[in-house]
Amino acid sequence: MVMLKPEDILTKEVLDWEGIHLLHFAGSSCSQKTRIVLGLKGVDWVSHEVDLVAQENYGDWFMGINPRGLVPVLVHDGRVIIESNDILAYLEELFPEPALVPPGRADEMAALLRAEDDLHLDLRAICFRYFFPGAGPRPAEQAARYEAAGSGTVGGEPDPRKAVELAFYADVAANDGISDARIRQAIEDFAPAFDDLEGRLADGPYLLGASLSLLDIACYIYSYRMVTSGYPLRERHPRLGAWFDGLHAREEFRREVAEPPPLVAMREAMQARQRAQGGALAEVAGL
Ligand SMILES: N[C@@H](CCC(=O)N[C@@H](CS)C(=O)NCC(=O)O)C(=O)O
Repeated sequence: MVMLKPEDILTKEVLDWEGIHLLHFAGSSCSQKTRIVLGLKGVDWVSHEVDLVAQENYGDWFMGINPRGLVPVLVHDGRVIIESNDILAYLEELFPEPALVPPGRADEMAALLRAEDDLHLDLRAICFRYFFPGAGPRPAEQAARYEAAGSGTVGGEPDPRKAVELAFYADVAANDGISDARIRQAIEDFAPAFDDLEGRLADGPYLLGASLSLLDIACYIYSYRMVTSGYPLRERHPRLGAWFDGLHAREEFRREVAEPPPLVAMREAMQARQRAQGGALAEVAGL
């Protein structure tokens, strides 16, 4: 569980916050899964929007809360928890109803969510090319600002995660965007995960059997991003496609991924241009 120590936190005001606070962004996949869980559990929480498009996450205030510069962040009575899957586990313990981890399966859930997190940069690469219109290389001074801001420690130790984030954006800059090879790599990385999920649905309506769990919520968000980016989920994994459509029909899920119509229109125009040039996701990945 990544709970920050007071010395990791430079924005000291959060140590005095009472109740449940979520620092998040509407269009962030990790924020969306956290909000779905808060909603399903009926938790009262205070919202702090961190605008990723305006790069508020790289400002001193937010970097002083999460030295990784990433959303979401949960603050509960002055305790600061980062990493969305750790936030989900924390919420599960604090608000056990409705249960979203089947009895006796907490370790298995933790391992499955770690595997989900391992795919996050693959998902981000796909989204930068096919989901977010206009995502691309960032100015060099932004990386420098990110490198310099915040305490640089997590749990009191120098944090290696910042280098991973810097490497992701250095790669985007070096390729002037997301290369075909990076897309193929991402789809290759996703393949065994999708096969595993498809297999799980042979045993019940949800990924861990009879009832909805944190794994369904996390994988719903990934699936939404993949389907919207042009991945043929329903054709390649029919059970997963039907499972996704079932969750997407539920208001508690759908409202968290809803996007402003102008953004949807921009993405559709971008994808139409990509298709016309033979650069759609399915074509690039050879699906
Ligand atoms: N492993 C982290 C990943 C968090 C993450 O990458 N968050 C994205 C939004 S989904 C973000 O804050 N990106 C900001 C950026 O790349 O500048 C978690 O699960 O919380």
